[in-house]
Amino acid sequence: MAEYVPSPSDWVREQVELYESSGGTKGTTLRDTGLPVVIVTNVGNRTGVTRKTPLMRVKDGESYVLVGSQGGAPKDPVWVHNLRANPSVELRDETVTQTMRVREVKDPAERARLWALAVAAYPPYAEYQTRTTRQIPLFVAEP
Ligand code: F42
Repeated sequence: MAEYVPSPSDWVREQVELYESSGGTKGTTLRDTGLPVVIVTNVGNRTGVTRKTPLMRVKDGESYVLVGSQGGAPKDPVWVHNLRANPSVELRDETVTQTMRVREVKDPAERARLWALAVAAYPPYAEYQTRTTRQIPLFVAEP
């Protein structure tokens, strides 16, 4: 695998380090919320380096929904561009790591269903959507 380049954001980088160095037994939740987080490992579409992004765990059967919320920031997070360009990822959910393929959710009915799942798993997503005019992108990661 290509060189791993950690996130420039301290709290994100530290979460990835603790999660991975503990084999998925520590650092697996979002700060004070206690809600579960997964780690998505993928390739940077311009640099080709390995990127690791913690995201909230939103499950739909065997699949996972990845939510490009970035706190309702005006722009999509950079990892969204990476996944659009290269849909092959490794997804770590605590101690289990799987190779998965992601696809962006375009169908409005499917999106509505998955958005409801996302908000149920992590209620602040609803408020994040009200902070931005962009539609928050959703991806499904499938085995
Ligand atoms: N972010 C979310 O969007 N949704 C979540 O559910 C979420 C949950 C979460 C839980 C725990 C936690 O610790 C963090 C969480 N985050 C969540 C934050 C998330 O992990 C990301 O930090 C955040 O979404 C921002 O992602 P980003 O990809 O925009 O990160 C920036 C800061 C970043 O790391 N940029 C790097 C950099 O060096 O600037 C990487 C840049 C990159 O990938 N470059 C590409 C390349 O080729 O390497 C080129 C991409 C291009 O086309 O420009």
